[in-house]
Amino acid sequence: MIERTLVLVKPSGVARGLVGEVISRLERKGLTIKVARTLKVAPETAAEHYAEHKEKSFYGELVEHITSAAIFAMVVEGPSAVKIVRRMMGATNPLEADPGTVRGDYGLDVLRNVVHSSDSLESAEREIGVFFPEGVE
Ligand code: IDP
Ligand code: MG
Repeated sequence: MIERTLVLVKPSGVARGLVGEVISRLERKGLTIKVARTLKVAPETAAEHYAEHKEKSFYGELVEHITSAAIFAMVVEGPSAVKIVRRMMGATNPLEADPGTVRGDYGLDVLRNVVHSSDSLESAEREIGVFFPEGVE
């Protein structure tokens, strides 16, 4: 099934110049970037995006990081895009992420793990709405 998923290059990734690398990997895989933009995340947007983590011990630093500087947000489309992109991004903790994944190749720290990607079709739909409320063609 053709799916859409949300990918964010987090401030840690943007600051290190990894936007092109992430786009390049997605393109080479055969996925399509439907829409993309750089933005500074407002605290309200971060709270909406990370609502499921509100009670977690790391919630404060998570919101602090995602709002600290520019991010690069994109909607990525392709067959089974949600699962495929999650695998390409790698395990949440770079300590466990396999080499060949974005987090495995470029991350060191779980909070600054370079990228976000939606974990299910439902999350993808919700998160795309948070970052692209105007809709995606
Ligand atoms: P995911 O990004 O792989 O879906 P989630 O469990 O949804 O992982 O967590 C969201 C984000 O919160 C992670 O990408 C990571 O940056 C951060 N995070 C997760 N667990 C921890 C932790 O134990 N300490 C600090 N940050 C964490
Ligand atoms: Mg998640």
